[in-house]
Amino acid sequence: MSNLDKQIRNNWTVEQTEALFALPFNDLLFQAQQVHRAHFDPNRIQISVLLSIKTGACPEDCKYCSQSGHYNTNLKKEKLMQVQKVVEKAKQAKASGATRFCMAAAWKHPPKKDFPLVLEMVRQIKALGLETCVTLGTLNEEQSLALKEAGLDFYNHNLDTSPEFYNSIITTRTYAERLQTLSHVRDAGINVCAGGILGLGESRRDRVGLLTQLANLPEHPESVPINMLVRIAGTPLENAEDLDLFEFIRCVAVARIMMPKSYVRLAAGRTQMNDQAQALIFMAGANSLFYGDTLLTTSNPDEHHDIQLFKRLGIYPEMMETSKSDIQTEAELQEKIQQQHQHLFTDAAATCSTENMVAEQEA
Ligand code: SAM
Ligand code: DTB
Ligand code: SF4
Repeated sequence: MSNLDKQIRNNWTVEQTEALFALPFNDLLFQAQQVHRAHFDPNRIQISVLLSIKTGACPEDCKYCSQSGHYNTNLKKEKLMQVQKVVEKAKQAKASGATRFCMAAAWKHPPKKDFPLVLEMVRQIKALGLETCVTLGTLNEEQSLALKEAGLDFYNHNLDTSPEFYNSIITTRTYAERLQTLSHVRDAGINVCAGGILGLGESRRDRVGLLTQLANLPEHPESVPINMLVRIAGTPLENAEDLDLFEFIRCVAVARIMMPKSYVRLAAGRTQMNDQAQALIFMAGANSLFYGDTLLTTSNPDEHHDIQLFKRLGIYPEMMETSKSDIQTEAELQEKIQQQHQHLFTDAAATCSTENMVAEQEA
């Protein structure tokens, strides 16, 4: 076992996680950067695009959510989108430079009549050469295997917060059910995307509890989204107090240290953060984000603004992994970068990373 692999642990104690949170800010960020650099290119970011394929009227009562049928949030409810419309959106996402397309549905679990349509979406989007991710609520073993068979790469299902605080936020789905879904997903051979949400009024101890749970799963989730609450009028959390951004950054840094090989995603809440805060979050080890001006029902930073931010920071988007058999020549790669230029991504990619990407493809 290499030294780096020894850092992968699934036996964190609450006290150890608390000790990381308690480090002086600079020491914590330095440690997180070291871990990050040992496993990732520190200037490369994975880009996902989100789409709500079935919006609103959700039977769950998550107190933060615009889509819960329990609260009056003035959201337009929609049935499952047509397969072709979803595929069109995925094509646009690919053209904009995304490597992963994430489809979310406001369900307790996938309904029988709609599930085959979601499988078809996964098949067609996978065939476009994009990574696929869905989040459909609770899954059983059979559904997980069917999604794997259709070509699903990632399933997103968050633990959201600590087991102790969870019941103050959600009463219609248990923590144990969430863990069970994650276990079905893992057993089916699908990559796990599981994280949480901060700013719900939870304590430091709850943030510690969330990260300890995630890091002590039998295998670390490949992807760990950290969401900052987007306050939604009409939900019980519409007036939740602001969380200190330094605490959010700490949480990202601790996630990076505890789950060294996972992609840590700066997920919802970026419109409430300035560029400098986001830069610190990347410094703390976040290496994935949602791109595009809409998340599911709320807004995300304008695409052009993100491109400019990447450019200012020398960050470039991750390209799809290419197998040895289809390594692109430098000319082909240049052409691809040139195409991306027309779709905004490029500025950042061409200025900062052409050499890096070529080197990677040739390696
Ligand atoms: N309905 C599915 C589920 O809950 O598993 C998938 C979609 S749900 C929107 C996915 C995650 O988004 C939630 O677990 C939560 O962490 C995050 N989220 C939802 N609403 C949010 C909000 N208003 N602000 C920040 N994050 C939010
Ligand atoms: C995740 O952890 N965050 C995304 C994704 N998984 C599905 C959702 C964020 C939703 C933000 C609120 C909204 O736009 O409705
Ligand atoms: Fe439904 Fe997901 Fe929103 Fe909870 S977070 S109310 S499960 S859409």
